[in-house]
Amino acid sequence: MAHALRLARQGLYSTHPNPRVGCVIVRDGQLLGEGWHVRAGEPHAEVHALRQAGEAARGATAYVTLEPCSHFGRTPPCAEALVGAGLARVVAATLDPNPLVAGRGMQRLAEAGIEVRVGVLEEQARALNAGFIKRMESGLPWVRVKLAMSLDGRTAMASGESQWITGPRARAEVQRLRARSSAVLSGADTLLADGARLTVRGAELGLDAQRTALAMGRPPLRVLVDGRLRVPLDAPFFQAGPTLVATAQAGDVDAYRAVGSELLVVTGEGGHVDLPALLRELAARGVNELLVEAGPRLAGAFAAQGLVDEYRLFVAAKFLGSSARPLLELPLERMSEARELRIEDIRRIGDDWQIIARPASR
Ligand code: AOF
Ligand code: ZN
Repeated sequence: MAHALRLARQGLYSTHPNPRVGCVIVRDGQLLGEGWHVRAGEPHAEVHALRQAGEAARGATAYVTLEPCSHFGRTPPCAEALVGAGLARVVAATLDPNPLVAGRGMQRLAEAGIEVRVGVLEEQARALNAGFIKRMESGLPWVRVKLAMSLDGRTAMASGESQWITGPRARAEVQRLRARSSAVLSGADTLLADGARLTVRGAELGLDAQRTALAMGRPPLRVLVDGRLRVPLDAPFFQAGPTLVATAQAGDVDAYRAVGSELLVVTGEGGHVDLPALLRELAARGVNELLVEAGPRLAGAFAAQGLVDEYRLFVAAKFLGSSARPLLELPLERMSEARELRIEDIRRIGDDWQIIARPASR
Protein backbone atom coordinates (compact mmCIF):
# COMPACT_ATOMS: atom_id res chain seq x y z
CA MET A 1 0.00 0.00 0.00
CA ALA A 2 2.93 2.33 0.68
CA HIS A 3 4.06 1.75 -2.89
CA ALA A 4 0.52 2.33 -4.20
CA LEU A 5 0.48 5.64 -2.30
CA ARG A 6 3.77 6.64 -3.89
CA LEU A 7 2.24 5.91 -7.29
CA ALA A 8 -0.91 7.88 -6.41
CA ARG A 9 1.24 10.92 -5.56
CA GLN A 10 2.46 10.98 -9.16
CA GLY A 11 -0.98 12.39 -9.97
CA LEU A 12 -0.68 15.25 -7.49
CA TYR A 13 -0.72 17.91 -10.22
CA SER A 14 -3.00 16.39 -12.81
CA THR A 15 -6.05 14.41 -11.62
CA HIS A 16 -8.39 17.33 -10.84
CA PRO A 17 -11.37 17.01 -10.37
CA ASN A 18 -10.68 13.35 -9.71
CA PRO A 19 -8.78 12.00 -6.70
CA ARG A 20 -5.17 10.84 -6.85
CA VAL A 21 -5.20 7.03 -6.84
CA GLY A 22 -2.53 4.35 -7.11
CA CYS A 23 -2.80 0.57 -7.45
CA VAL A 24 -0.43 -2.40 -7.31
CA ILE A 25 -1.15 -6.06 -8.05
CA VAL A 26 0.94 -8.55 -6.08
CA ARG A 27 1.25 -12.30 -5.69
CA ASP A 28 3.65 -14.22 -3.44
CA GLY A 29 5.63 -11.06 -2.81
CA GLN A 30 6.02 -10.39 -6.52
CA LEU A 31 4.91 -7.15 -8.16
CA LEU A 32 2.80 -8.05 -11.20
CA GLY A 33 1.36 -4.70 -12.17
CA GLU A 34 1.18 -1.10 -11.04
CA GLY A 35 -0.59 2.06 -12.12
CA TRP A 36 -1.87 5.47 -11.15
CA HIS A 37 -4.65 7.72 -12.33
CA VAL A 38 -3.16 10.43 -14.54
CA ARG A 39 -6.07 12.65 -15.45
CA ALA A 40 -9.86 12.76 -15.62
CA GLY A 41 -11.26 11.00 -18.65
CA GLU A 42 -8.33 8.57 -18.73
CA PRO A 43 -8.20 5.07 -17.18
CA HIS A 44 -8.29 4.66 -13.43
CA ALA A 45 -5.28 3.32 -11.51
CA GLU A 46 -6.68 -0.23 -11.38
CA VAL A 47 -7.04 -0.41 -15.17
CA HIS A 48 -3.37 0.45 -15.73
CA ALA A 49 -2.27 -2.12 -13.12
CA LEU A 50 -4.56 -4.82 -14.54
CA ARG A 51 -3.29 -4.25 -18.08
CA GLN A 52 0.27 -4.66 -16.88
CA ALA A 53 -0.48 -7.81 -14.88
CA GLY A 54 -2.53 -9.45 -17.64
CA GLU A 55 -3.47 -13.09 -16.96
CA ALA A 56 -1.19 -13.15 -13.92
CA ALA A 57 -3.79 -11.10 -12.01
CA ARG A 58 -5.90 -14.23 -11.55
CA GLY A 59 -5.70 -15.21 -7.87
CA ALA A 60 -3.53 -12.19 -6.98
CA THR A 61 -4.04 -9.32 -4.50
CA ALA A 62 -4.71 -5.73 -5.53
CA TYR A 63 -3.77 -2.85 -3.23
CA VAL A 64 -5.65 0.34 -4.10
CA THR A 65 -5.38 3.69 -2.32
CA LEU A 66 -9.10 4.35 -2.83
CA GLU A 67 -12.05 1.99 -2.98
CA PRO A 68 -12.48 0.84 -6.59
CA CYS A 69 -15.36 2.61 -8.28
CA SER A 70 -18.68 0.89 -8.95
CA HIS A 71 -20.22 3.41 -11.33
CA PHE A 72 -20.02 4.35 -15.00
CA GLY A 73 -18.41 7.79 -15.04
CA ARG A 74 -16.10 8.96 -17.78
CA THR A 75 -14.74 5.39 -17.50
CA PRO A 76 -16.35 2.00 -16.67
CA PRO A 77 -16.41 0.62 -13.10
CA CYS A 78 -13.09 -0.69 -11.73
CA ALA A 79 -14.85 -3.12 -9.37
CA GLU A 80 -16.17 -5.00 -12.43
CA ALA A 81 -12.72 -5.01 -14.03
CA LEU A 82 -11.21 -6.51 -10.85
CA VAL A 83 -13.93 -9.17 -10.69
CA GLY A 84 -13.45 -9.97 -14.37
CA ALA A 85 -9.70 -10.33 -13.94
CA GLY A 86 -10.20 -12.91 -11.19
CA LEU A 87 -8.47 -11.16 -8.28
CA ALA A 88 -8.55 -13.16 -5.05
CA ARG A 89 -8.16 -10.25 -2.66
CA VAL A 90 -8.59 -6.47 -2.81
CA VAL A 91 -7.21 -4.16 -0.11
CA ALA A 92 -8.32 -0.51 -0.18
CA ALA A 93 -6.75 2.23 1.93
CA THR A 94 -10.03 4.06 2.34
CA LEU A 95 -13.61 4.16 1.03
CA ASP A 96 -14.52 6.45 -1.89
CA PRO A 97 -16.67 9.29 -0.44
CA ASN A 98 -18.24 9.85 -3.87
CA PRO A 99 -21.96 9.18 -3.26
CA LEU A 100 -21.97 7.26 -6.57
CA VAL A 101 -19.56 4.77 -4.98
CA ALA A 102 -19.51 5.05 -1.13
CA GLY A 103 -19.01 1.41 -0.22
CA ARG A 104 -20.68 -0.10 -3.29
CA GLY A 105 -17.31 -0.87 -4.88
CA MET A 106 -16.22 -3.04 -1.93
CA GLN A 107 -19.69 -4.54 -1.73
CA ARG A 108 -19.60 -5.58 -5.38
CA LEU A 109 -16.17 -7.21 -4.89
CA ALA A 110 -17.32 -9.08 -1.76
CA GLU A 111 -20.46 -10.32 -3.54
CA ALA A 112 -18.24 -11.79 -6.25
CA GLY A 113 -16.43 -13.80 -3.59
CA ILE A 114 -13.31 -11.62 -3.42
CA GLU A 115 -11.71 -11.20 0.01
CA VAL A 116 -11.83 -7.50 0.86
CA ARG A 117 -10.29 -5.24 3.43
CA VAL A 118 -10.51 -1.45 3.97
CA GLY A 119 -8.35 0.76 6.19
CA VAL A 120 -4.68 0.21 5.44
CA LEU A 121 -2.56 3.41 5.65
CA GLU A 122 -5.90 5.15 5.69
CA GLU A 123 -4.67 8.40 7.24
CA GLN A 124 -2.05 8.93 4.53
CA ALA A 125 -4.53 8.04 1.78
CA ARG A 126 -7.10 10.49 3.10
CA ALA A 127 -4.49 13.24 3.49
CA LEU A 128 -3.52 12.90 -0.17
CA ASN A 129 -7.12 13.53 -1.23
CA ALA A 130 -8.29 15.81 1.58
CA GLY A 131 -9.77 18.18 -1.01
CA PHE A 132 -11.69 15.54 -2.94
CA ILE A 133 -12.98 14.02 0.31
CA LYS A 134 -14.08 17.36 1.73
CA ARG A 135 -15.86 18.31 -1.50
CA MET A 136 -17.68 14.99 -1.64
CA GLU A 137 -18.64 15.06 2.04
CA SER A 138 -19.51 18.73 2.53
CA GLY A 139 -19.88 20.41 -0.87
CA LEU A 140 -16.96 22.73 -0.06
CA PRO A 141 -13.34 22.73 -1.22
CA TRP A 142 -10.33 22.25 1.06
CA VAL A 143 -9.22 25.83 1.78
CA ARG A 144 -5.47 26.28 2.13
CA VAL A 145 -4.31 29.79 3.00
CA LYS A 146 -0.77 30.73 2.11
CA LEU A 147 0.81 33.55 4.06
CA ALA A 148 4.35 34.90 4.02
CA MET A 149 5.71 36.87 6.93
CA SER A 150 8.82 38.07 8.67
CA LEU A 151 9.87 36.69 12.07
CA ASP A 152 8.06 39.64 13.64
CA GLY A 153 4.80 38.69 11.92
CA ARG A 154 4.74 41.37 9.24
CA THR A 155 3.83 40.94 5.59
CA ALA A 156 4.54 44.22 3.87
CA MET A 157 5.95 47.64 4.48
CA ALA A 158 3.50 50.42 5.27
CA SER A 159 3.85 51.53 1.64
CA GLY A 160 2.44 48.19 0.50
CA GLU A 161 5.81 47.05 -0.82
CA SER A 162 5.71 43.31 -0.20
CA GLN A 163 7.39 41.27 -2.89
CA TRP A 164 10.22 38.87 -2.13
CA ILE A 165 9.80 38.54 1.63
CA THR A 166 10.87 34.91 1.26
CA GLY A 167 13.59 33.34 -0.86
CA PRO A 168 13.47 31.42 -4.16
CA ARG A 169 13.06 27.97 -2.57
CA ALA A 170 9.96 29.08 -0.68
CA ARG A 171 8.58 30.72 -3.81
CA ALA A 172 9.05 27.45 -5.72
CA GLU A 173 7.09 25.70 -2.97
CA VAL A 174 4.28 28.23 -3.47
CA GLN A 175 4.40 27.48 -7.21
CA ARG A 176 3.90 23.79 -6.41
CA LEU A 177 1.04 24.64 -4.06
CA ARG A 178 -0.61 26.54 -6.91
CA ALA A 179 -0.02 23.71 -9.35
CA ARG A 180 -1.63 21.06 -7.12
CA SER A 181 -4.70 23.22 -6.46
CA SER A 182 -7.87 23.13 -8.54
CA ALA A 183 -8.15 26.88 -8.08
CA VAL A 184 -6.06 29.78 -6.76
CA LEU A 185 -7.76 32.82 -5.26
CA SER A 186 -6.71 36.36 -4.48
CA GLY A 187 -8.28 39.72 -3.78
CA ALA A 188 -8.42 43.12 -5.41
CA ASP A 189 -6.06 44.67 -2.83
CA THR A 190 -3.28 42.24 -3.70
CA LEU A 191 -3.72 42.49 -7.44
CA LEU A 192 -3.79 46.26 -7.37
CA ALA A 193 -0.75 46.43 -5.08
CA ASP A 194 1.60 44.06 -6.86
CA GLY A 195 0.11 43.10 -10.23
CA ALA A 196 -0.08 39.41 -9.24
CA ARG A 197 -1.10 37.01 -12.01
CA LEU A 198 -1.46 33.82 -9.90
CA THR A 199 -0.07 31.74 -12.74
CA VAL A 200 1.92 28.52 -12.56
CA ARG A 201 5.31 28.95 -14.20
CA GLY A 202 6.86 25.68 -15.28
CA ALA A 203 10.46 26.80 -14.90
CA GLU A 204 9.84 27.86 -11.29
CA LEU A 205 8.20 24.63 -10.12
CA GLY A 206 11.47 22.81 -9.49
CA LEU A 207 9.93 19.53 -10.73
CA ASP A 208 11.19 16.96 -13.21
CA ALA A 209 10.14 17.25 -16.87
CA GLN A 210 7.28 14.73 -16.62
CA ARG A 211 5.67 16.34 -13.59
CA THR A 212 6.19 19.83 -14.98
CA ALA A 213 4.37 18.79 -18.16
CA LEU A 214 1.52 17.28 -16.13
CA ALA A 215 1.22 20.43 -14.04
CA MET A 216 1.31 22.78 -17.02
CA GLY A 217 -1.31 20.66 -18.78
CA ARG A 218 -3.86 21.50 -16.11
CA PRO A 219 -3.46 25.05 -14.84
CA PRO A 220 -5.61 25.95 -11.82
CA LEU A 221 -8.63 28.21 -12.24
CA ARG A 222 -7.60 31.72 -11.18
CA VAL A 223 -10.21 33.40 -9.00
CA LEU A 224 -10.40 37.06 -8.04
CA VAL A 225 -12.55 38.39 -5.20
CA ASP A 226 -13.33 41.95 -6.26
CA GLY A 227 -16.45 43.16 -4.46
CA ARG A 228 -16.55 46.55 -6.14
CA LEU A 229 -14.86 45.63 -9.44
CA ARG A 230 -11.81 47.77 -8.81
CA VAL A 231 -9.28 45.73 -10.79
CA PRO A 232 -9.11 47.08 -14.36
CA LEU A 233 -9.49 44.66 -17.25
CA ASP A 234 -6.02 45.52 -18.55
CA ALA A 235 -4.40 44.24 -15.32
CA PRO A 236 -1.76 41.50 -15.81
CA PHE A 237 -4.12 39.06 -14.04
CA PHE A 238 -6.60 39.19 -16.93
CA GLN A 239 -3.91 39.02 -19.60
CA ALA A 240 -2.72 35.63 -18.32
CA GLY A 241 -5.71 33.50 -19.37
CA PRO A 242 -9.27 32.69 -18.26
CA THR A 243 -10.40 33.74 -14.78
CA LEU A 244 -13.43 33.85 -12.51
CA VAL A 245 -14.27 37.13 -10.83
CA ALA A 246 -16.51 37.04 -7.75
CA THR A 247 -18.15 40.36 -7.04
CA ALA A 248 -20.86 41.83 -4.83
CA GLN A 249 -22.31 44.19 -7.41
CA ALA A 250 -23.66 43.95 -10.96
CA GLY A 251 -21.05 44.59 -13.63
CA ASP A 252 -20.47 44.52 -17.37
CA VAL A 253 -20.58 40.75 -17.93
CA ASP A 254 -19.69 41.12 -21.62
CA ALA A 255 -16.58 43.21 -20.96
CA TYR A 256 -15.28 40.52 -18.61
CA ARG A 257 -16.18 37.80 -21.09
CA ALA A 258 -14.23 39.64 -23.78
CA VAL A 259 -11.02 39.14 -21.75
CA GLY A 260 -11.88 35.47 -21.10
CA SER A 261 -13.29 36.06 -17.65
CA GLU A 262 -16.54 35.06 -16.00
CA LEU A 263 -18.31 37.43 -13.65
CA LEU A 264 -20.08 35.82 -10.72
CA VAL A 265 -22.29 37.94 -8.47
CA VAL A 266 -22.40 36.57 -4.91
CA THR A 267 -23.49 39.33 -2.58
CA GLY A 268 -23.26 38.75 1.13
CA GLU A 269 -23.66 40.79 4.30
CA GLY A 270 -22.42 44.36 4.29
CA GLY A 271 -22.09 44.41 0.51
CA HIS A 272 -19.08 42.08 0.64
CA VAL A 273 -18.60 39.00 -1.52
CA ASP A 274 -20.35 36.06 0.13
CA LEU A 275 -17.34 33.81 0.67
CA PRO A 276 -19.25 30.65 1.74
CA ALA A 277 -21.46 30.98 -1.35
CA LEU A 278 -18.37 31.39 -3.53
CA LEU A 279 -16.81 28.27 -1.97
CA ARG A 280 -19.98 26.26 -2.63
CA GLU A 281 -19.95 27.43 -6.24
CA LEU A 282 -16.29 26.46 -6.66
CA ALA A 283 -16.95 23.00 -5.22
CA ALA A 284 -19.90 22.60 -7.59
CA ARG A 285 -17.40 23.25 -10.39
CA GLY A 286 -15.19 20.42 -9.12
CA VAL A 287 -12.69 22.43 -7.07
CA ASN A 288 -11.06 20.07 -4.55
CA GLU A 289 -8.22 22.21 -3.25
CA LEU A 290 -8.38 26.00 -3.18
CA LEU A 291 -5.22 28.02 -2.53
CA VAL A 292 -5.91 31.45 -1.05
CA GLU A 293 -3.07 33.90 -1.66
CA ALA A 294 -4.58 37.07 -0.36
CA GLY A 295 -3.61 40.10 1.67
CA PRO A 296 -4.39 40.65 5.35
CA ARG A 297 -7.98 41.75 4.78
CA LEU A 298 -9.25 38.90 2.59
CA ALA A 299 -7.16 36.24 4.35
CA GLY A 300 -8.48 37.70 7.61
CA ALA A 301 -12.06 37.36 6.36
CA PHE A 302 -11.51 33.69 5.53
CA ALA A 303 -10.05 33.18 9.02
CA ALA A 304 -12.73 35.19 10.83
CA GLN A 305 -15.51 33.24 9.10
CA GLY A 306 -13.97 29.89 10.00
CA LEU A 307 -13.47 28.89 6.36
CA VAL A 308 -9.82 27.82 6.58
CA ASP A 309 -8.75 24.17 6.67
CA GLU A 310 -5.00 24.67 6.50
CA TYR A 311 -2.47 27.46 6.79
CA ARG A 312 0.86 27.44 4.98
CA LEU A 313 2.89 30.05 6.75
CA PHE A 314 6.23 30.95 5.17
CA VAL A 315 8.49 32.68 7.65
CA ALA A 316 11.49 34.70 6.53
CA ALA A 317 14.37 35.22 8.95
CA LYS A 318 14.13 38.99 9.08
CA PHE A 319 12.34 41.74 10.98
CA LEU A 320 10.26 44.21 9.00
CA GLY A 321 9.67 46.48 11.98
CA SER A 322 6.74 48.03 13.74
CA SER A 323 5.41 50.23 10.95
CA ALA A 324 5.05 47.27 8.57
CA ARG A 325 1.68 45.59 8.02
CA PRO A 326 0.40 42.70 10.13
CA LEU A 327 -0.18 39.21 8.74
CA LEU A 328 -3.94 39.08 9.19
CA GLU A 329 -6.56 41.68 9.82
CA LEU A 330 -8.32 39.89 12.62
CA PRO A 331 -9.44 42.40 15.21
CA LEU A 332 -9.48 40.48 18.49
CA GLU A 333 -9.61 42.16 21.89
CA ARG A 334 -9.22 39.45 24.50
CA MET A 335 -6.96 36.48 25.00
CA SER A 336 -10.10 34.34 25.19
CA GLU A 337 -10.80 35.21 21.54
CA ALA A 338 -7.42 33.95 20.34
CA ARG A 339 -7.59 31.56 17.39
CA GLU A 340 -5.91 28.35 18.42
CA LEU A 341 -3.94 26.47 15.78
CA ARG A 342 -2.46 23.00 15.74
CA ILE A 343 0.93 22.84 14.09
CA GLU A 344 1.25 19.80 11.86
CA ASP A 345 4.68 20.37 10.40
CA ILE A 346 7.57 22.82 10.46
CA ARG A 347 10.36 22.57 7.97
CA ARG A 348 13.18 24.61 6.62
CA ILE A 349 12.92 25.68 2.97
CA GLY A 350 16.08 27.39 1.81
CA ASP A 351 16.65 30.27 4.25
CA ASP A 352 12.97 30.33 5.24
CA TRP A 353 10.66 28.13 7.29
CA GLN A 354 7.31 26.67 6.38
CA ILE A 355 4.74 26.06 9.11
CA ILE A 356 1.74 23.91 8.23
CA ALA A 357 -1.04 24.53 10.74
CA ARG A 358 -4.74 23.84 11.06
CA PRO A 359 -7.38 25.56 13.14
CA ALA A 360 -7.51 23.57 16.38
CA SER A 361 -11.26 23.20 15.95
CA ARG A 362 -10.86 21.08 12.80
C1 AOF B 1 -11.06 4.39 -8.97
N1 AOF B 1 -9.78 4.48 -9.42
O1 AOF B 1 -8.06 5.66 -10.17
C2 AOF B 1 -10.00 6.85 -9.56
C3 AOF B 1 -11.32 6.73 -9.04
O2 AOF B 1 -15.34 10.02 -14.43
P1 AOF B 1 -14.49 8.89 -13.99
O3 AOF B 1 -14.87 7.58 -14.64
O4 AOF B 1 -13.02 9.17 -14.06
O5 AOF B 1 -14.83 8.64 -12.44
C4 AOF B 1 -14.41 9.58 -11.50
C5 AOF B 1 -14.77 9.08 -10.12
O6 AOF B 1 -14.17 7.80 -9.90
C6 AOF B 1 -14.24 9.97 -9.02
O7 AOF B 1 -15.18 10.96 -8.64
C7 AOF B 1 -13.99 8.98 -7.89
O8 AOF B 1 -15.20 8.66 -7.22
C8 AOF B 1 -13.52 7.76 -8.65
N2 AOF B 1 -12.07 7.85 -8.84
N3 AOF B 1 -11.79 5.51 -8.74
O9 AOF B 1 -11.58 3.27 -8.80
C9 AOF B 1 -9.22 5.66 -9.73
N4 AOF B 1 -9.46 8.06 -9.90
ZN1 ZN C 1 -12.44 3.28 -11.16
